Amino acid sequence: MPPEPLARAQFPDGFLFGAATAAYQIEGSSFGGAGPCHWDSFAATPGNVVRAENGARACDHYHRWEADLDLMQAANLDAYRFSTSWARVMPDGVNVNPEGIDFYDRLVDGMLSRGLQPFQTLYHWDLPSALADHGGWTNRDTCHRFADYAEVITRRIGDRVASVATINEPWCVAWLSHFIGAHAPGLRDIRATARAMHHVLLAHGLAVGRLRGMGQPNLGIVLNFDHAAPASDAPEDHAAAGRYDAIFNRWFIEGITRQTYPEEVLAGLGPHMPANWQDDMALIGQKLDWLGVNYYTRHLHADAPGTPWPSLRDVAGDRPRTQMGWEIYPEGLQGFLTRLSRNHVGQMPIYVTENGMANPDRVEDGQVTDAVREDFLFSHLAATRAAIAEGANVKGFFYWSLLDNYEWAEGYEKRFGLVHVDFDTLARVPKSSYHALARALARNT
Ligand code: IFM
Repeated sequence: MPPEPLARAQFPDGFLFGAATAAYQIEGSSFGGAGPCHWDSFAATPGNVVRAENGARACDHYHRWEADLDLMQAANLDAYRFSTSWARVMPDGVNVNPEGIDFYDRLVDGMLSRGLQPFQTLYHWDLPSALADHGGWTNRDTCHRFADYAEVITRRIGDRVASVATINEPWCVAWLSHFIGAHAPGLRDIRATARAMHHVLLAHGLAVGRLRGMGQPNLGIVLNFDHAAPASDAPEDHAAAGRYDAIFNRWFIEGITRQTYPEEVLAGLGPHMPANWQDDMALIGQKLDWLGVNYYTRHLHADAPGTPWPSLRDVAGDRPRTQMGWEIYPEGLQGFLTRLSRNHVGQMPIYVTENGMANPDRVEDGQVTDAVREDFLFSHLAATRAAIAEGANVKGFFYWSLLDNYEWAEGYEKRFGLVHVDFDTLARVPKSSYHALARALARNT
């Protein structure tokens, strides 16, 4: 028998289907009075980003946003996860750019008029350079500036957004950017990492406190999770996978839901943590309304004896890979949704806020056929259904991303979109995955 085609009706009533993007990746940061952010200087430094590409023009969503919203409406989507750019709203991190907030005001109205629920993210990595100059996420003061920004933008659009997430992927903000050095500001320093790992959550807590005080409903955070498996049966490799799991998958959620950090991570970061960090944990652990889960892949880990903490070595797995080189492993999504619901959030709503794959898609005869993405998407939606059947209260799923866009250190080479973007002409061509999803969402039986 052919597999049952995916249909909206297979998900609980009110389940939301959406697409996700982020400001710096699509808008064009050179338009509309946005200030410089740390990604501009990171990209301008040789060796950091493929072809030194940046987000100055990106997909020119700043001027083409109406057509982009039309694409989501035509795909029968219910919601749009977007981010507001700190550097656009407050170019120097402090003073407001009226043109910037006007843009988001129009954008939110545009979503509502098309029946798309606005899911806002406050920070998707565009830290104003003026704040980076003072140490960015290594400086506690940045957390207070973030709460000010959260208040300013919420005063303008908070009456119309369906939900607000504080931070997108704190692991990337802190670990990937300060320990591995692959994202802005490109540091490789354990002391800076410890501070960023804590301050990014403190910023979250301060913003939640500020927005709650204003009566803003439906506050959450978006964490990313990466399935950590041992490379072999050796106990040392099991312990290595455990260390990686604690850094990537436990630090942030345990900080928020248990007001503690995992011992396995404090074993390395402890000596470098900011003074009296324990005093911030109650603020960090304020109750949320929902949790966002971003999930892409798994990694296999081996012990690396003789190397400094965390003494890890990646080992290649045997699953098919995406254009990013990431293994396709939908079981991992089911695993995290059930684990988070059982161990951390109970029946608090969970949204899959990002899931998707990069593929070297090409336009041929005016069309893009990306059957591999259709399989990826439908297998991850099946994993989501399986988690719901196991009791996880998953309320929605956002595909990453609506458009091919600026994939950070990979520049424009890696294509994640449901819609192909020609980065010379900026023409948009919906891919076969876009059409397959639109058909599935129209199918109600
Ligand atoms: O493009 C990114 C996004 O900005 C954050 N989550 C992962 C995506 C794919 O790498």
